[in-house]
Amino acid sequence: SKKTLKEVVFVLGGPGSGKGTQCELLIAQNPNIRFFSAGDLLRAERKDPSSKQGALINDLISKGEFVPASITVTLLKNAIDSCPPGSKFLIDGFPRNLDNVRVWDEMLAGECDVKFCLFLDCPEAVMIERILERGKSSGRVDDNREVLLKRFKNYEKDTVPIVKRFEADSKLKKVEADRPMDVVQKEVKGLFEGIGW
Ligand code: UP5
Ligand code: MG
Repeated sequence: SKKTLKEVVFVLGGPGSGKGTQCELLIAQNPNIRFFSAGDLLRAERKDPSSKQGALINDLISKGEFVPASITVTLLKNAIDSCPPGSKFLIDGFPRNLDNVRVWDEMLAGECDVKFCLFLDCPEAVMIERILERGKSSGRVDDNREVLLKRFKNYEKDTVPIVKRFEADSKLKKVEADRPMDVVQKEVKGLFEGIGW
């Protein structure tokens, strides 16, 4: 029998490109969208004393390295499965590498229809400035110059190829993110209206 697929939009962009900011602005206007940030799910899991993988997650995040795909995709699957059928899912900061794509395909592709990947395109100098500024108060273990360099390196090496895959599949929607937040949001909002969200 033909089951109703869950609609998914991924959001990618370098560290500090504004993924979290744009997602928050969008869901504030659209309560029907379920929002999950892969990074936030991992940071929450890391703090959960009952989690067996907290130490590993913490170690990798604090080095600017990616967490094994099975961990991230299991967290996403639990979050997605907890929502009613027909829900629309906005997923920030995933998939980061080819392994993420492979495990997503194994565990979730059958129940999800990926509408597109929103790509926030931002010059590296702007992203660095934003993150170092945020680092003064964010409390994030990875918001310092040393780890940030690692995050950018891994973004270029592993995530940019994933962005290119979405583009090759005609599933990429690119927005220039080096503009005021409200200007970026206006364009982002239009893309979601375009799929009826
Ligand atoms: N800001 C935002 N937009 C602005 C604008 N238009 N003009 C001026 N300022 C703007 O924004 C960053 C800062 O810039 C904020 O101060 C904001 O006010 C300002 P934000 O919206 O937070 O940017 P975002 O792209 O979300 O940056 P973030 O640092 O969260 O990006 P990352 O991709 O590095 O972080 P994430 O949480 O996704 O991942 C962290 C780590 O988790 C990874 O390094 C990895 O170790 C792990 N991870 C995985 O292993 N797997 C995953 O699938 C996901 C994460
Ligand atoms: Mg973020």
